[in-house]
Amino acid sequence: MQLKALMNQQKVMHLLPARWVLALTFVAIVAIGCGGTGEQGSSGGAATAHATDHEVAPGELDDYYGFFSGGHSGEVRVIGIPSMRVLKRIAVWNIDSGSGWGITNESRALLNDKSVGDTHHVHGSYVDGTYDGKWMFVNDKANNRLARIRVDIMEVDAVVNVPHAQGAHGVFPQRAPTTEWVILNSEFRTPLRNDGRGDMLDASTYGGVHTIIDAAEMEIVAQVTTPVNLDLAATDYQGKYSFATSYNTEGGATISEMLANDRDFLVVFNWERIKAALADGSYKIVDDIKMLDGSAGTGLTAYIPIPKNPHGVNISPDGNYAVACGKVSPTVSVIDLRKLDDVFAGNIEPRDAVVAEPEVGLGPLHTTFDGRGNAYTSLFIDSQTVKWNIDKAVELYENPVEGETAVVDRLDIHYQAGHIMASMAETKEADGKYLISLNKISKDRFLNVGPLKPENDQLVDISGDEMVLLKDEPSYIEPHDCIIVRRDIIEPHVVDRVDMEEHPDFVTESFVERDGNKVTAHITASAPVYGLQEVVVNQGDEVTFIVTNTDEIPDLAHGFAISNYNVSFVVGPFQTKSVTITADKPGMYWIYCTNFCHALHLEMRMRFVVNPRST
Ligand code: K7E
Ligand code: CUA
Ligand code: CA
Repeated sequence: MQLKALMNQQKVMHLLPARWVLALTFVAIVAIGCGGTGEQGSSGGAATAHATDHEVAPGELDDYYGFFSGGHSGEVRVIGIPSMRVLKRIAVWNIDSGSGWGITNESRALLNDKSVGDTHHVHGSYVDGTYDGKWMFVNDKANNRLARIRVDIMEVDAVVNVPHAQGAHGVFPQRAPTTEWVILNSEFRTPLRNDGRGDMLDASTYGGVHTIIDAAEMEIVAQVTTPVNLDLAATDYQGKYSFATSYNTEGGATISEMLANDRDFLVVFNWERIKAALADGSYKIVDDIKMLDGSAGTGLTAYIPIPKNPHGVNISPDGNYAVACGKVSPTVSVIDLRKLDDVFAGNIEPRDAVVAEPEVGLGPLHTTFDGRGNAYTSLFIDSQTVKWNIDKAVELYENPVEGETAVVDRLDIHYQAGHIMASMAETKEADGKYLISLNKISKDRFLNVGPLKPENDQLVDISGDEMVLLKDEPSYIEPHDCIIVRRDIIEPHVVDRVDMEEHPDFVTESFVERDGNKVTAHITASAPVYGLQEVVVNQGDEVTFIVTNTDEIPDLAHGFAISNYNVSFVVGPFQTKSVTITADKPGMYWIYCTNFCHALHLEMRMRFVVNPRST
């Protein structure tokens, strides 16, 4: 397997300039785990002095909420910044008996009975270019879904399944005037109607899909198809355009095919034209979805050539520039968004919108901003954060000066950075205080815990001219991305209790009802007792337990586990959750509270009696 990977890599090498051969070989060595990680000097000394300024003492609260995607763990993590304390793990695509996610009827209905997912990008809803503290949106690259998290209770409340898409990857909400749309890119080209018809191995028939989702309804508005793949996503600050990087302009199905061209694309989607096309009916309906053709020449899109297999695209907080990272080019491409109207009007060529292309280092993946005109790009291969000035880059692109560069500072990170994110950087209120480098490899930075080591999320102070490393924080596989949101934006929205009547079947009085072989037990939970002492059913009955936590105390949760029946969930204050099981094992089974709620918590239990089927 490893040999084969290396051989493929070798094949690719023939197609690349010598510098990239070196770089990619390095990636290959790291990827197959037979080499070092490009260890470089550390900034440890300077960091320690600084770190104390950023300590959050016991009892003190953080200044920012970090929302981190959890990768293939399927969850979203809420982390206080700068302390880096993990405050909450929000189950999204995973099963979590800490909350009962994936176990209760309510969550299983949202999850469509799927139990895995792959979160890469979490982004908040916006009003006028900054977060409104209402929702978070997160993708599932594995099962091609988008989830919405309610910020007030920090739980998922809606999921939309996205057809015609695989590798649902880049996601970004509309930033202005408010988040009406969320866009989701499919990274993998597929047959657009993927139902087995045609020659499925003929990659020339495949396409990518830019899915537009209504944020409030969590329904698909339309899908714009492209001949190329669509990877990372962004929206502008005006509600006019959305963006996708495309690394497979070649339409290839193998790595070497996907690396053939020197330039791929930043694809721009024109919302005004998309809305017009939807209004005048220039779409096909495929499986109940409105599908628009976004090929070049349709007017809905612009394809801006940029080098090479680009990855991240991020918009500067002033709304003027899109910055796309070259990945296998040492450059980032700066696109002036004020030129896009001219591109769509046909007044200038798409490539003319590129106003800078500074060389920043090897393996640029993602870029973030400090709101003071500087950009920070993660370099996967160089294991660095590089800080560069946007205006300077534009100036030097126009008038190159020998020996001058837009780069202002470099910081070694440990090691192999993927995403990078500064505080409030995806809003017009970017404040340039903290930056987190989400590094894929921690290697020697923590106690060794075996072959599968944690990743390393490093906190960096970017308030001064030079970047200062403050903290290493191990993280479980594998947050890709995060956003860092000011506390005052989130905190006022977070509630202590939920409205009991939000669940249609909330319970205030406990009782059991039977309808044929269907039994429903309505149960209150109030420390330290359930509202029923026993539920007696017959073998084969379908039994639904509906549990409402009726305790008046904030932060007092009750659990509900049924011995030997694979059920365990937690009901938060004033919440109602339910589960349906088949009583297939005769016997007496204790139902007990799993969450320490009272001095008599251990006594908080009831009996579930299943009479054997009469013969
Ligand atoms: Cu670069 Cu999925 Cu955002 Cu990972 S992606 S790093
Ligand atoms: Cu209720 Cu423990
Ligand atoms: Ca390519």
